[in-house]
Amino acid sequence: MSYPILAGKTGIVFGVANRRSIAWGIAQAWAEAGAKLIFNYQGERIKDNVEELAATFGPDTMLHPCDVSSDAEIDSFFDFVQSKTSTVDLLLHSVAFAPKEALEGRFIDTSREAFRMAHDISAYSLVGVTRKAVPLMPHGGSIVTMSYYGAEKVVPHYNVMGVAKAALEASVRYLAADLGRQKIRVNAISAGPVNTLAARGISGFTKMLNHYEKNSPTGRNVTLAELGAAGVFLASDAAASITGQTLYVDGGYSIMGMNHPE
Ligand code: NAD
Ligand code: 0WE
Repeated sequence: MSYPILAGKTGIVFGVANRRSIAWGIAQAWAEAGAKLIFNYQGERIKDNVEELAATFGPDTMLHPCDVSSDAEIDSFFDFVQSKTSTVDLLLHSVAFAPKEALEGRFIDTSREAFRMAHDISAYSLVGVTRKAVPLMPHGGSIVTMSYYGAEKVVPHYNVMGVAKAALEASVRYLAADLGRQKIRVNAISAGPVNTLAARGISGFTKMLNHYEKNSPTGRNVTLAELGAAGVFLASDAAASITGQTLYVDGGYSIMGMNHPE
């Protein structure tokens, strides 16, 4: 058998809630490629879920709570990481949140507080966790975050999340510029819609999946395994000269200039 592409690497995974999470798809692919992983979980409510999933990689798979809206929890998470390993090679950031009401009406009605929360949790948190990860990456590393097409084009009801994803993608570029000489790369994967917990809170999501199926060059929706494979690529030395980018893993949906009529 050939040497697994991420053998000997240690990765941090932010954003597993359950087995449908994009973070879980990428974590499985990273583990399959030989990486050892450390997971966060957002709060006690989902601890058991994440514990059970993490345990599929062995009973001693590490996890620790971290709500990314708290600097104190980010600090305590990285204290935990440092107590378990001297270096880290990979970091996945797969976290987003906006108050539900902000994803329903018109963008113009976004409250100051909803705007603040969406940007804090969905964009600033990448900067916060990256700053803490860098000292643990003395030999370089790869940081991957998750974005969506609503960052660059108006997608009905995506609203303030689209603005926060634009900030996230710009943060990827600025972080990549800061960290390139330290051999740390930072990229985003812009995924087509996936039926996750975060997506199921959205009214009309099934319609959106059908729309993508009909209008994507591939004629189908993206799978967790395909997002995992893209995550492995960006994490690996095959992507050594790729940094600051947004890689579309959306069946080609975003290249189309016109939708299927009706
Ligand atoms: P998910 O609900 O499985 O994952 C979202 C995660 O964010 C959860 O694990 C949740 O615990 C975490 N989170 C939210 N607020 C947090 C906080 N304050 N502190 C720590 N963690 C917090 O849903 P998902 O669809 O897998 O979302 C993961 C990422 O993928 C998000 O960035 C999302 O924007 C992005 N994305 C999703 C889709 C889609 O269609 N599902 C498409 C493109 C991009
Ligand atoms: O990034 C996302 C969704 C992120 C998300 C989801 C929720 C639902 C529950 C952020 N915050 C919340 N808050 C909640 O209370 N996606 C890319 C999936 C998504 O969400 C949409 C989409 C797509 C695609 C919302 C409207 C339109 C399209």
